This record gives sequence, C-alpha cells and structure tokens, in this order.
Amino acid sequence: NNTPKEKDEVTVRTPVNIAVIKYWGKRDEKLNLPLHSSLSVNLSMDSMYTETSARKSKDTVFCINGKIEVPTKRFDRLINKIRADHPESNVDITTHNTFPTAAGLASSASGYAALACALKLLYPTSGNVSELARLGSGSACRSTAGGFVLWEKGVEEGGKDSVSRQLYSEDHWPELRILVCVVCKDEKAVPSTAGMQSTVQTSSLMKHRVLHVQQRIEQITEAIRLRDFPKFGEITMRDSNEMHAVCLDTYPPIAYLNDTSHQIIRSVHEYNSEKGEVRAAYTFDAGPNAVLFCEEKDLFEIRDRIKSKFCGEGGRVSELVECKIGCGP
Ligand code: 2P0
Repeated sequence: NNTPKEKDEVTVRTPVNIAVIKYWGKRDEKLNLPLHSSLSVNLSMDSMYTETSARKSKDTVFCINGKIEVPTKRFDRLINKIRADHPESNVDITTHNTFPTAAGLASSASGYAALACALKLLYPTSGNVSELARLGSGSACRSTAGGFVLWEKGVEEGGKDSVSRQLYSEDHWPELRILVCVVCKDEKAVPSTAGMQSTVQTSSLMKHRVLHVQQRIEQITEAIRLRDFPKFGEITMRDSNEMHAVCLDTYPPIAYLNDTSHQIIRSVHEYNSEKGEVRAAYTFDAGPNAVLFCEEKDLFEIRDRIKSKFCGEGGRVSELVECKIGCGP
C-alpha cells in the first residue's frame, strides 16, 4: 500500500521564489490559470521563508504572523478542494513569514505553498501539490519546489496541467547569488490580482507579450543549462522591463517602480557597461524592491556599490538581504 500515512500535525517551510520570467495576466481568475508560463529562481531558506504548522482540529482557525485572521476566499478554495476527498476536515493553522508581508516580496507565494504542502500532508489527496498551491495564489505553485522552477500554463480547462516542475536543482548553479534590496516595506498600491485583471482588459502591449514569452522561456532555460550569466541576466532584465511596461500600458496605468528603483536600474547598467558584459541583473515584482542577480565572484563589488549609493544615513535602501538559490520544502 503506497498511500502516505495521514498525520495529525505537521510543520513545513517553503521558499520565496523570484520570477525571472514574470507571471502577469490570467485566463481564468477562479483557478488562477495564467495566460502564459513563467519561470522562477527559488531562494535558500536561511533568511527568508514561510513556516506553517497545521494540525487537525474541530474548527478551522487561521493565525498569520501572530494574529488570528478570518480565512480568506483563497484559503477556502484550498480547503474546499481537500474537503472534496475529506469532507469533515478542519485545521488549526499557524503561519509566519520571516520577511515583510505584501512588500512585493511574494509573501503570498511562499504562504500558500506552505499551506498547500501542510494540507497535503495532513490529508493526502490525488493531484499535484503545486495545483493546490496555485488555487491560493498563482505564483505559489512555483514555491512548492526548489532550484529553477517552471510553471507551465497548461491547456486544460480545469487546470490539471497548469502545474510547476523543477527544471534544475539548486546544485546546478551554486555560484548564483541573489541580493534583495528592500526599498519600501509598505503594502503595494495595486494588488497583483487587480493589476493583472486591469492589464488583461486594457493593455494592447500585453497581447504582444503573450506571443513571445514562450520563446523567452526557452532562451533563458538554455542560458541556465549553460550557466551563461550574461544571457541569463539580459533576459531577466528584459522580462522585468517588459512586465513593468505592460503595467504602464494598462489604463489607468499601474506604476510599481519608484525613483529609487529607476536609480538602481541605471546603476546596474552602468556597472555592466564598465565591465563590458552583463555581470549584474535586476528584476522587480509588483513593487519598488529590487532583486539583483550575480555570480559569487562579483557579489562583494556589487553589494558595496549598492551600499555606498543607496544605504547608510538617509539611504533609500533600508535592507540588503543576500541569498543563494535554495532547495524546496
Ligand atoms: C511573478 N507576480 O511572476 C509576478 C511578477 C508579481 C509580479 O506572481 O492573483 O500574487 O494570487 O495569482 O501570484 C504576483 O501574483 O497573484 C506575481 P494571484 P500573485 O512572481
């Protein structure tokens, strides 16, 4: 009998994932089915992760970062999917993030991934854990694995094939480093879900993006396979720029980047042109915080440059977090 044994209590940790090919736009809002595939680098869990403990109980209780919260509609989608196989299931959940929630650092991604992993362990069901995580938040499906993770958009209506899979493990490119530059810890002005909806309805540039994202995924996958940093970095920056261009093409426009973000972008391009090749790359999610990629050999120089330009007294970058690529839950 291969059925995993049900447990009564579990604790899981899931990584933050940073998309290098961004998810922006859905074809199905209830199931979080995307218009195109996306690809992420998942961070090591030494400094940033979500930890979730769940145990079977009489009632469902949800405690996030020390506060009891009313379960969200998204949470209900996950638990209802579990209840299709386990009708009486109720859980007592305690979850916390080790990074600022809703600061454009994909807290919903690691959060719903942790919830999906915990529920799956408590109540084994058929189907992929990334499919369950996706119901909570699209990008969460990418946090159910480690290393380089592809979320395939899938073609089926019910979303069974809109799941993530690891392309390469964290050991494939151990020299890769990630530097998270925290520019702003406030909640984002336009939540991703509403932003995407507005983009899909109003942006003509989005139609162009959908046509060529797949080709970009193939190119970056090849760059990752070859550990070709200049190629990887260029594609990463171009895709971030395109996502933010699509946001600006939305009507009314959505501007997630601020002056500091633009200064960081300039500074990275200056650095690369001094070196004569791409040695640093930036990417931005739905907020002004920059995530930089480089290889270990260039990390000190790049970090010092960011520190001297953007940190210190009156600095516009309040925190710098260094990470490696990491494993899955
Ligand atoms: C990403 N983002 O690929 C992109 C880049 C933000 C910018 O995935 O509506 O919170 O819950 O499916 O997953 C943020 O979107 O949106 C996101 P929902 P989600 O990481």
